[in-house]
Amino acid sequence: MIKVGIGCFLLNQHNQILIGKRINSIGHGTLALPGGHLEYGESFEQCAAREVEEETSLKPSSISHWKLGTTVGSLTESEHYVTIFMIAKQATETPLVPLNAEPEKCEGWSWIDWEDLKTLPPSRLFKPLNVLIEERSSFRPCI
Ligand code: 8DG
Ligand code: MG
Ligand code: MG
Repeated sequence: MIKVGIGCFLLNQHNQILIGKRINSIGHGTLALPGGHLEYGESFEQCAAREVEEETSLKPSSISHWKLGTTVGSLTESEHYVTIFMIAKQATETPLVPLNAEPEKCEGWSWIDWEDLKTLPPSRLFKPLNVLIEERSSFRPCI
């Protein structure tokens, strides 16, 4: 069965993106965006806001409206995912402080420049991000 995943590009005031090291699941040890499965009846925007709040405790009110970025298809170990990448930015001047709200799933969050992330070896990145970098070389997460 093909599954739908949402990957969330959350930008801070320096246009850096939020990234975390995955633990205890598919893609263990790789860097991934906050995100998760699209749930039945949910819009892409609702899913992005929900996943970011669940994983970082950041409230939707501190983040701009989510916008559609791009999509990729990827084979992740034994799974075929269609990933919808969504983009949003911090809504105010106040710096966002993400919490590691699911420490059993993520080692911790940090901010990174997209250009720096793109130079990391593919083995360090979660598969949908690799596919994005390889197949959509002109893509840049920006609002
Ligand atoms: P859920 O199963 O509760 O919905 O989500 P989760 O607990 O947050 O799990 P997850 O592994 O973070 O996300 C579920 C799947 O979503 C993941 O195995 C593959 C898919 N997915 C993508 N792209 C991305 C992405 O950029 N980031 C994350 N975290 N997951 C993604 O297809
Ligand atoms: Mg997740
Ligand atoms: Mg989640």
